[in-house]
Parts: sequence; structure tokens; C-alpha cells
Amino acid sequence: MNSQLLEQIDSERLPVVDGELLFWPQTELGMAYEHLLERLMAESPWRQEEISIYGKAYRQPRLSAWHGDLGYSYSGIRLEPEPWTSTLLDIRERVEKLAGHQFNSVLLNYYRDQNDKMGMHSDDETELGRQPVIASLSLGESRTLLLRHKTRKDLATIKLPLPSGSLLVMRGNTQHHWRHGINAERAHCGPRINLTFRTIKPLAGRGTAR
Ligand SMILES: O=C(O)CCC(=O)C(=O)O
Ligand SMILES: [Mn+2]
Repeated sequence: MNSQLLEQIDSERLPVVDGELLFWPQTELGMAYEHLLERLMAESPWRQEEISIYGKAYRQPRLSAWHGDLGYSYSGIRLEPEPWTSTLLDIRERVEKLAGHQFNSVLLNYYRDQNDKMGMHSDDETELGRQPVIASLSLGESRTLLLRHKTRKDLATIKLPLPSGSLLVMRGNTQHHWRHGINAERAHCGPRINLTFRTIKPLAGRGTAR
């Protein structure tokens, strides 16, 4: 594959055209990363959602949970939020300080092992606005985020390993120009939880209780 390995660098800004990526290889989360991983596994009401792709129903190859203030729709499913837990509120405060942005919801994805994955996509739903700021915190097994430009086929796929405790902020035009995803791995992987903090804007004329 045409790819480029981005090393973890001290600088917080990753070099990417047509987008803005900020990266912290390690963040202070107030407790050991493994303990936080275990706590989130125990506290969130994990579900395996069915999604519809071209009218066909599939079970997502991972578990997920959605907490926040407002509902959210994607890939044909409607998510009603679970309430914030004190664990999530504490993480949100830390993430908001680093990202310099306030979030009203978080999507948790639980990759149980090497077979769990997420297809290439952009977080570009209308509710997220035109230049969404998305803060992605990873805990547990390191998995590699792939980033592919939508039109510039001359640009290499970016491979960004996301180790436990790392924070990636995607902002500016990133969602407009790039897709990202997590492939399955051949080698054994332990559990990983990724939290993407988002700001959902209420859409005019659309209630949250649908
Ligand atoms: O697991 C990851 O690092 C990616 C998660 C993601 O892209 C999403 O939740 O939209
Ligand atoms: Mn995403």
C-alpha cells in the first residue's frame, strides 16, 4: 500500500495538506490508562448496532455507546444519548482544555479484538457543522488510524498509530477532504476503547426524541 508512517513527534501539529491534525502521544487522565479502560468497559451500556448500507442491514464490527446532550443520526441509525457519567465528564474536561473547544457529546467505540474495525468515513453529518472539531482519545491496545485524501490520489495514505492515552484532534477542513478508518489486524490485539468527543448542533425543526 502507498503509505507513510507518521512517527510520534513532539510537535502537536501533524503535517497534513487540506486538514488540521493536532496530536498528543500521551495525556494526563488522572488515573492509569488501564484502569480507565476497565472503568469505561464496565460503565457504558455497550451495544452492537445494526447499520444499513445501500438498504442492507449489517451488524457493526465493534461495540459502541453514545453519551451526551442531544441525539445523533449516522449510517441510517438513530442514537439517543445515554447521560454523562462522572468518569466521562472528567475526561471531557481534560480533553476540552487540550483541544481548546467545548463538546456536548461523545461516541465510544469498543474494539474487542483484532477483528473489530471501522470502515473509511468522514465525520461530516450536518449536525456536526461545516468545520467540526473532533477530539479522539484512545485507550488500550494501539491501533492504526488510516487517513486517505478524497480526491488527491497522489497523496500517500497516512498511517497514524494511536497508542493508549493519545489524543488526536481533527479540525478545520479535515472531514471535508479526508476519510479515516481503522482496519482489522492480522496479529492478536487486546481491547481498545476510542472516545470521539463532538459538538452536535440542534437542527432547526427536528426534535431529539424521534
Ligand atoms: O477508533 C478510532 O480511532 C476512530 C473512531 C472514529 O473515527 C469515529 O468514531 O468516528
Ligand atoms: Mn470518525
